[in-house]
Amino acid sequence: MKLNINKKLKRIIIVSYRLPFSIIEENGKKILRQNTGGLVSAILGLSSKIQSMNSESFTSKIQWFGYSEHTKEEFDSVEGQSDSFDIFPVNIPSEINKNYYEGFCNDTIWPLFHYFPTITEFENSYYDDYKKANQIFYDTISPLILQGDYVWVHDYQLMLLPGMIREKFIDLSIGFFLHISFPSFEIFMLLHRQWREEIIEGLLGADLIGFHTNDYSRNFINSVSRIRGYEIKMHYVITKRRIVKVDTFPIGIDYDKFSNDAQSERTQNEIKEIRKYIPKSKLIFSVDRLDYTKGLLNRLIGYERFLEDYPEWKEKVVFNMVVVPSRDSIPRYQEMKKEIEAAVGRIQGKFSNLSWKPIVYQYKSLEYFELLALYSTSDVGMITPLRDGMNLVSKEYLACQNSNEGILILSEMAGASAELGEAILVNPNDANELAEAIHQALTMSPDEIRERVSRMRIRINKYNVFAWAFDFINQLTLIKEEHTMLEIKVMTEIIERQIIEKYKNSMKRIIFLDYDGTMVPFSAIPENATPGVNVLELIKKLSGDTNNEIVIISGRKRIFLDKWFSDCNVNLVAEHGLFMRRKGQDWELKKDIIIDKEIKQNISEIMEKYTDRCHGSFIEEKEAAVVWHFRNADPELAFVRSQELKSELFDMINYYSGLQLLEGNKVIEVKKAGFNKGTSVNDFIQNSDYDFILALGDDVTDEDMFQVLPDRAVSIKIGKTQTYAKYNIVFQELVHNFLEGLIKNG
Ligand code: GDG
Repeated sequence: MKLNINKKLKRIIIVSYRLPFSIIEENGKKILRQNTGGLVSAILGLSSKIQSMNSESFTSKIQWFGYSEHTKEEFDSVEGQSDSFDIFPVNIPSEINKNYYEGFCNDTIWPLFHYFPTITEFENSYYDDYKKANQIFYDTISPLILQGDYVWVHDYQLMLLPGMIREKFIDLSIGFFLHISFPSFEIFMLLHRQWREEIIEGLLGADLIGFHTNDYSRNFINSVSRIRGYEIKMHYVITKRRIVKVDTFPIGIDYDKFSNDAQSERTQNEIKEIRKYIPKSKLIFSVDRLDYTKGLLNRLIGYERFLEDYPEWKEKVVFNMVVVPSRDSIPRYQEMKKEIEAAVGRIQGKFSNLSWKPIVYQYKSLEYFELLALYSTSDVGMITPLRDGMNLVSKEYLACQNSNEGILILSEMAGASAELGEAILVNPNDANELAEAIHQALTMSPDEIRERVSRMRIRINKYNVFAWAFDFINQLTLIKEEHTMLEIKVMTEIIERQIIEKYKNSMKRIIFLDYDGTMVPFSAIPENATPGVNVLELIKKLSGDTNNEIVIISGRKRIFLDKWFSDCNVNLVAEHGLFMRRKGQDWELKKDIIIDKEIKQNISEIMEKYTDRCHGSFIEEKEAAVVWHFRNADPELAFVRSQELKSELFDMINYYSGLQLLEGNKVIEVKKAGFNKGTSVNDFIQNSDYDFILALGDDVTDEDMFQVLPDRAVSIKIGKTQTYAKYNIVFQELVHNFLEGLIKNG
């Protein structure tokens, strides 16, 4: 799809299920009301930051697409328009929206990603409508996309959208942020095969994918590599055509707003009101939406255990548990609410007396200043979800501790725990640990609390919600530059056509073909990587053209190449240039290249130590080299072992001069120095008048050949790493198509 028009200023487009505004009726008049929530303040902050920077790159008004029943005209016609946002409602028919939002989002992804597989629904119709809804988002957005836009898609409701946009807008900058946790591979793979593959591909449509914590990023990368097999380089995923960055952006809060508003008169008045009822007791506070992820029942059981284990706190402590109504028309939520209320009743019954009740339970939503008052005046914030992407309440609680007097008990299952290590971290499933944590919190010295809290406050003040949004957008803008740095010159159709044209117009050609990783994929056992009928056919066709001179140039032993290519009318180079056999002639062998038997033995002995310590690795002895293969070993362990082996081999090479260490694709090889694939290539092309030279190779050892080729040669690296070659063919499977293309047009 063509991008609409060129614009100087770039726009930021936010796409999320919820819009930042709702249309409400007030005094018989429809007006726009701004919704609260972290994301709205983050994007508002981003917009004002852009304005204050007088940015020459971005427009300050942000386009926001989200689900609504209202039309664009309705949004535009009501009072209360915002200077910061242009609102674009996405209308989804209610029958689709039900399966999409309540079904796939709330009953499949939400429980599964929060590690509740047993209550996860796996309904095909839910997924079908999830796809349809993502498509409706796409259909609404795509006509309005302009060149240079930055599209930032949010959360689990829209995981297919980046892929849908990418299919049509190849160069657009697209970011995606997941607000909930991304589970481990074992959990993620419970999704039906088609769903999980499409979700991964959908997400990989983005240039930058953000998560709250490093653990979630790692889980995602692991799923990508296991499910799609893409190569991972640090935090980059190398897909067929693109590089996707995966990074960690722990969302923050509007720290100043919480901290300042907590000191406001309105909050102070609310505090006085609260303290009228609990004047002397220590106050523990929690607030969460009614949800099974929040660990509400576990928290109550932990508090009950505390009252049992530490009876000295009787009449001296009150736990104010606020549960915000949510989805309570659904049986599971009704059930949960009943269980919570039963537990509250049991605890009250067990411990209360006429003048004291250990729990104040409220099932309601709090006014903003009431919330701030409770944050500020409570001695302990007890936030113990069983799983939570980040958990903003914990950060808001800390922001309101202006005198650093209230301590936080925080679940280690909340994303926030990665940043808030000075909190009292607990396993929310362990009632004893919760009980102890409450006791520790209530008895902690004011100095220690101050020390711990002030450290955390500094951190969350610094990386606040504005820093978070700015950081994400900033990184998204830098991605294109990073791509250039990591640049690989992917062979495009246009380049391919140019090469074919050159090939067609030439009369005397030479083609160097590496074998493993170029003509055939790698195999766990090298001997199994045999050419197969297709490869042999292809080589025969190429060498059948009288204008072509074909050289199979490999690290393989002579015996292997002889076995497979002796009737192919090709030249052969074995063991990286140690042996050469021109068409119809015998092998040429340089006498001085053979490694002394004793030295070979020493090299093998060193390698054996590493073979024993790295299961799956093995040694191959060639005529003139010894090779340690680690393709079949655990990649992480093999990496460590290969580094150790290299350093030991370097010492030995220094001792016996004339040896060379060669690092190939999952191999470390010791051979005699002084020749390589480059020297063989020179033997072929020196003093010759080829008018078309082509070389294909995937390995580090092929770089020697790329380096010696004259400028007019076409050199192609198979794979995605940087290279001396002119172009990259990213996947080995594509090599055959490319060569077929030459044959067809030659
Ligand atoms: C997703 C992820 C991640 C709550 N009760 C009341 C009230 N709140 C406000 C809090 C806080 C927010 O709601 C809840 O914070 P969460 O962190 O749970 O945010 P969600 O958007 O629900 O959840 C979560 C988050 O996205 C951000 O990426 O942290 O893990 O699930 O801001 O203050 N506000 C008022 N009255 C209440 O009764 N006024």
